[in-house]
Formats: sequence, structure tokens, C-alpha cells
Amino acid sequence: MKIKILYLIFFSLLFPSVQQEAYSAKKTKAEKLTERLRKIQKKGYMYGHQDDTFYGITWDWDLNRSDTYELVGDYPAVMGFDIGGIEMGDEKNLDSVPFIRIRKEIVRHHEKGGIVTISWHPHNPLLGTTAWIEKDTTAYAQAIVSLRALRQDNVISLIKDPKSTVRSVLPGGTAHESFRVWMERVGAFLLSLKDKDGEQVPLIFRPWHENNGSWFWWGQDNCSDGEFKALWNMLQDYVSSILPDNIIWCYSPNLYGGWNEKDFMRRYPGDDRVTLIGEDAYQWGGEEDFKRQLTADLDFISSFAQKHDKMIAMTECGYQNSPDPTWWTRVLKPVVEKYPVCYLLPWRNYSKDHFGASKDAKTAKDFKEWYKDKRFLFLRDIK
Ligand code: BMA
Repeated sequence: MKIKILYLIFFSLLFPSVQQEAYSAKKTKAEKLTERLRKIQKKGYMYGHQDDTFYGITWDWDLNRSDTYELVGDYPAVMGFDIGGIEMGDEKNLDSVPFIRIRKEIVRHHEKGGIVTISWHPHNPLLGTTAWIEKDTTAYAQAIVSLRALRQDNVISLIKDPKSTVRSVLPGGTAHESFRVWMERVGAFLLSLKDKDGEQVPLIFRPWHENNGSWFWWGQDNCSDGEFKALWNMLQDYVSSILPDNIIWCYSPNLYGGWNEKDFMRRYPGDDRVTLIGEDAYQWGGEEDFKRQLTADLDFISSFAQKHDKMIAMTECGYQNSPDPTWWTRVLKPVVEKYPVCYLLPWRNYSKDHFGASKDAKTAKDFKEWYKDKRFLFLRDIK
């Protein structure tokens, strides 16, 4: 045994590349992806886009099309996909994209050298309505009417309390068992993401996003901090039990306008549970407000990330149908450039409502200007 060890040491000293190889073979896919992101981050920041190859401003469902490619001649380095609907066993996601196609594009983007990120907008597990609280009013009212007819007063009082949904899926809750089935469906889909060699696709998973707002059933006013963390852990522990190797977990609250340690830590899942800290930051109102809030948040998040050895990204962003032709280079670029942002990912270009770059957007020329910047990275730049 001793001789064997000495022999190994001798050889690895002689051939450091062998040592290197043995070491990198031991790393998980998630660790390799993390290292890759860190390397890329030193070169610049990547462009990402949600649903890039499914539809654009003037087209739907064509194969081999991309608003990004048609504008700048390259694909986004990061592509975002949403699996909302998988929990119901649906064939299509909440935005009508067939899961078969989502799987194909994920694998394709990975095989081309791109980076994949997945979000999940699950239905309300207690009411069966959508992930959004405010969109639920009709369905909610209907549910109450039918429950009254059935004299199910105890269920009515349960669903009237917005805090009951997260509670119901936690262990011991009324919807826990059915939610386990939902998690299994998520797990089965993630498990099915394999490349042509049968290898699991490495990916960034970003559940329970924008949780500091209250528009989703897992949002700020709809569960306690402890319940939120229990929800996070339950999903992460389950998914990690079947896929321990290939997933980077990303925590991405919404634009806050001035995080501080106390507010941020309230729902932060913990250093051992998160690799990437994202923020979803759209400009909905005035430009000055947006810049001020985003700067304040990135100030905090970037220094928090540095202290906690994490990376940061703008996991959703954009200005819907920007009427301002110079929004990219005048508003977003100067803020992004000040921070070690790994990628920025404008949301989808669906019908007439678009967030990402496109030749059909008013901002086309401006985006092409930004594209020329060597630090702005697309698929070819990260291969
Ligand atoms: C939201 C909107 C919705 C969509 C959801 C998931 O921001 O774009 O229309 O269903 O994302 O993609």
C-alpha cells in the first residue's frame, strides 16, 4: 500500500497534468460550472435571454430562430427557461411552450457551449390557481362559492388566510403529500436533461424568486421567513437527493432599492445552499428611480457576495417595450459595468411585449452598439 502511494506521488510530481486531471475528474458538474462562471466573470458579463429560441417580437414557434441572433449574429451566452406547469403534468409550460421543446433547446444550448438557467412558477398548491396571488381573484371567489355549497367552512377559513398556502405544503400540512408529487415531477424533468452522451446538463436553478414581493404565493406577506426557508430547503433537499451533482442554486429576490444586512438575511437560504445571488430588476417607472434603486441594491449585493464568496447576476431585467431607443447603453450599461455581474438576462420577447434585444425593437441600434463592447459576452465568447 505504502509503495503504491509513494509511486503515485512520484508520478504526479513528474506529471502535474495527470494530477490536475485526477483532481478535476473529482469535481462535480456544479463545481465545474461555478469555476467556469468565475472565469467568465473576469472577462466580462454575459447576455442572457428568456425563451430566446421559442418566439420573438414578430414570430412564434419557428425552429432555428432567435431575436438575439437576428440582431447581432450570435446567441445569448445564457438562456433562461421556465418549467411552470410541469408540476401539473402538463404538456406545455405556463407560456405554452411544449416541455419536449424546452428539453431539446436546453440540451442544444448546452451542447453548443451555452449556459442554462431554469426558473419555476408553480401553481398555487392549495387553490390550484396560478403562481400569482393577484390574478387569482376570480378563481379564488369561485373556490369559496363551491366550498360554501359543500359546507366546507374549515377549508374556507384555511384558504382565506394567504399565509396558509406555504404552510400547507410543509411537512404535516394538508397539501404536503400532493406537493411531494409536484416536486417529483420537477425532479423527473430535471433528471431528463441529458446530453448526447447521457450526461446530466449542468444548470442554474432559480426557484422561489422575487420572494420579497407579495405577488407570488411564496412572497413576503404570504408566509413567514421561517416558512419561506423551510419551503426553500424542502425543494432543495429533495432535488439534491436525486441530482446532487449538476445544479447551481440561485437565490434571486426582486429589486428592493436599498438592501441592508438585516432585511437581506431574513430570507437568504444560507451560504451552504446558494452559489449565485441574483436580483430581478425591471424598470417599470422612471429612469432615475430605477438607476438609483438598482445601484443601491448592487452596492449591497456585490459586497455581500464578496464577503460570502458568492457570484452575482441580474437574473431578470429589462424595460418592457422600451420607448427609449438608447435605454441599453445609457441606462443599463453604466450601472451594470460598475459591478462584477456575471450575466444579465432580459425577460422574454412575447408578442408585442418584449424585454430583450431584437431588430424589431426601437432599441436595436443601441443594443448593437453595446454588443461591440469586448466585455459584453455572447455564446461565441464563452465557448
Ligand atoms: C412573467 C410574465 C408572464 C410569464 C412568466 C413566466 O414575468 O412574462 O407572462 O408567464 O413570467 O415566464
